Amino acid sequence: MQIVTTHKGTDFDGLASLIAATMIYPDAVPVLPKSVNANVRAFMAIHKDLFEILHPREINLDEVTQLIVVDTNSWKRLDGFAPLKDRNDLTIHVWDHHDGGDIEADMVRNEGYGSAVTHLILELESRRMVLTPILATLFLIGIYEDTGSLTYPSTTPEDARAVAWLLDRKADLTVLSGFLKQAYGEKQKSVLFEMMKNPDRRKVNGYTLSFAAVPVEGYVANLSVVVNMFLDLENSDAAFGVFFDGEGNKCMIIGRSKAEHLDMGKLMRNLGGGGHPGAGAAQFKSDFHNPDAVFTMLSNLVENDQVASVQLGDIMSFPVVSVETTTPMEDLGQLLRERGCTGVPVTDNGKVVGVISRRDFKKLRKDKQLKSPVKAYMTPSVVEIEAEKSPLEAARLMIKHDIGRVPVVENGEMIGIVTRTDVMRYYYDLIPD
Ligand SMILES: [Mn+2]
Repeated sequence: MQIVTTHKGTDFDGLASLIAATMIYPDAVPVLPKSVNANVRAFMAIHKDLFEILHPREINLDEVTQLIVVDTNSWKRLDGFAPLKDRNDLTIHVWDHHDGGDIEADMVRNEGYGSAVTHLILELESRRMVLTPILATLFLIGIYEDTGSLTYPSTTPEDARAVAWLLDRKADLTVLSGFLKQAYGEKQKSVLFEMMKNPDRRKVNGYTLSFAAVPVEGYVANLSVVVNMFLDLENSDAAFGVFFDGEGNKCMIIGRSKAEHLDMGKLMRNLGGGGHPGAGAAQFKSDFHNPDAVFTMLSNLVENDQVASVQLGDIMSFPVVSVETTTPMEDLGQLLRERGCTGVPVTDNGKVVGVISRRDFKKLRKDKQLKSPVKAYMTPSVVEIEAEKSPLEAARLMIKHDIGRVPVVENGEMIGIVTRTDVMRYYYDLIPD
């Protein structure tokens, strides 16, 4: 007898993987743990008849010859199969996306995609399997739930590819949104309540940081939403939620930051995680006994300026090509062509007094005006920015004044120029691999 099963407190990724596995192993009987999460229960209430799913106590363990485990790789997370652990005549296959685990399998498929079901979907695709829209919908819910609809840093290109394949097979997004419940439900509420019981507040490097450590059972979706609410309630500059599982072998840190110079994604990359300036996460595979040590480690990262803010001085272009107010337009034209730039600042005795760009040539009516100084056609500008300001502030200026380049000054003197390209490059480099 072949059995497919998944973890207790089954989520959509677990259920979707379970069903997808029965397509890859047509003789396997799907066994759903007794405890499933509320969203899955709601889905099953309607779709139960579609699947012939058994419960653990309906299985005679002695008859099991092959066990296929999906969306977990840990014996403890299975329901009712622990006695099989010591059977050495059993063939075990694991399809999962978690690290660690203690199931010694004969075959493991784990590429670390954002969801376990992604692995199974790509297999179905390579076998050119036919899929009904209902199954496509279930599988899509599985991916969306585990990747936050492809927004979590754990998302991989393969997850998106699997999504595309499922949409092609008419996965129903309306049905999907009905079952993918709101980000903030009962489970999230109880985690937030735990976080608010005893938050640890610290003043570090001028920032107010809030910390809370909470044990979570199984997978809780949208913890970053919870941490964000924690941050709002605490009214601090940044907040960290440290979530550890009851077995103490995994620990997830989620951080949110409101402070411009406190880049959460950068901080989390120091810990092997990722994110963006406002939100980041990192996961640890370690014994978790002392929340205080984790809080201190995070405080040290902030303290040691591991998140040193990037200043415009670091990303600006220099030396700056500029022209004097007296430079003739034709010389400017040649300079722009040579340098391949669209515009330059205009200086008067080293002070920026305006900007002139290719577009300003339209103001010229006659050829002889090419001899006129740029001063006559430039846009007088007082927009400039200090070198110690952040790329975000430069971006704000660009948006406010609708300009593509801002002179960077130090002690009133122009030392560089920051362009849209510089700012974009900076932001996109922050996106983790
Ligand atoms: Mn999963």
